[in-house]
Amino acid sequence: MLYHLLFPLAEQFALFNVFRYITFRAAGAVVTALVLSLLLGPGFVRLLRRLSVGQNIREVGPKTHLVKAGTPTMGGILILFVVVVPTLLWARLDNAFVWIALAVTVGFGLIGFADDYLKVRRGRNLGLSARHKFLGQSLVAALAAVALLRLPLDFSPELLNFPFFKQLVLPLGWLYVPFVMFLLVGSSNAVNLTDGLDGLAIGATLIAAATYALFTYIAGNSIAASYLQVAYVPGVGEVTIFCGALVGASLGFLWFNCHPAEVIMGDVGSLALGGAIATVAVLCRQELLLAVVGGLFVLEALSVILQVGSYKMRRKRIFRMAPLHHHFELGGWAEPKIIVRFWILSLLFALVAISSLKLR
Ligand code: 57M
Repeated sequence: MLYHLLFPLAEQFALFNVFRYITFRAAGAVVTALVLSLLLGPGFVRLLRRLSVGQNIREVGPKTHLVKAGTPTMGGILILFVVVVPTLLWARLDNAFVWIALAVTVGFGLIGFADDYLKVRRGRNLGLSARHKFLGQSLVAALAAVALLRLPLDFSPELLNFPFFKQLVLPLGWLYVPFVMFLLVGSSNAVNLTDGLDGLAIGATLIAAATYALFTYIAGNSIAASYLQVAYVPGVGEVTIFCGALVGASLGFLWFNCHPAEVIMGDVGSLALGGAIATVAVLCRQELLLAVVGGLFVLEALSVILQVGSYKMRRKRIFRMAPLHHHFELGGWAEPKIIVRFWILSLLFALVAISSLKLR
């Protein structure tokens, strides 16, 4: 919005020329999201507490989690607010990619909200049924894929690029829609599974969003894209501002969610963030890189798949408990140690992903 209000005045006030630059507006989005979180956070946590929106804790889990009972949950509402408002403030509103990113984030957030709301109201860990959640997520993801295919673009989104193999392109045709659904729904659920320790999911989201900020910026810049031989996606540079808002919102939420957490994001946060990151990956046409950028989320989800598979087939567990962070908790690692070590892993995954820019 600021772009549309202030950039036209650049002829009178040369200073307003800065609004042309994506880097300036992305930095503005980071700072706005962070400052808004810090300003609104304390009041919001008090409000959640007053409304008794407290976390329910599973009895079968690590006993160390029982002290968390009653910690305000649904902090993801604040995350959504401080992603949406700074994006609307700093991004160009005539950019369809930005609207797709916002729509998926809010759409997944609403599904998470319904889940959390039911859990809190019923006072138990029983939210939306897995089937309803999955149907809702699939619908939002399918709409996003169809919207992308119908946009008047200079390129064909269904041509899949490969990281590290820059000459390789795979035309997906109509399979593009289920592919995007798989990415968005998978990522949303993987972040959801990761969100089981204070600050774990939000820290890893921060790293993934910052990494994709770099990729959206490069993909949207014809010179940088051609120099680094990545797919040029005209207009996707604006999504860097959305990524900036995600980074600021993650930092701001981490302020309150770091151990011992004053607030927990709930599904309204985790489903939305997972959907947001995957949408950005799709928009900048670095879909397969998502498995690397979100490597930690993939490991957490894989641990559940392996554990459930192994238990069903052999009646034996592979991990002490899945998702993976519980394995280490039950192994005696202190919660902050697991969190920080998992962040380090996330950072490593991000660096590998960034190295794909130069390696081929
Ligand atoms: C999300 N939710 C957290 C909070 C958060 C198939 C199975 C593996 C599914 C999995 C599952 O249900 N995952 C869904 C996990 C929960 O956090 C809430 O959920 C939101 C995210 N969706 O925002 O609202 C608990 O996590 C802790 N927490 C923190 N700090 C935070 O900042 O401490 C969350 C955020 C919170 C709090 O304790 O209550 C969760 O873990 O439930 N199920 C599981 O993860 C369960 N695993 C399991 O049963 N494993 C089995 C099989 C089925 C694979 C096995 O290994 O044999 C474990 N969940 C818990 N305890 N809590 C079991 C033990």
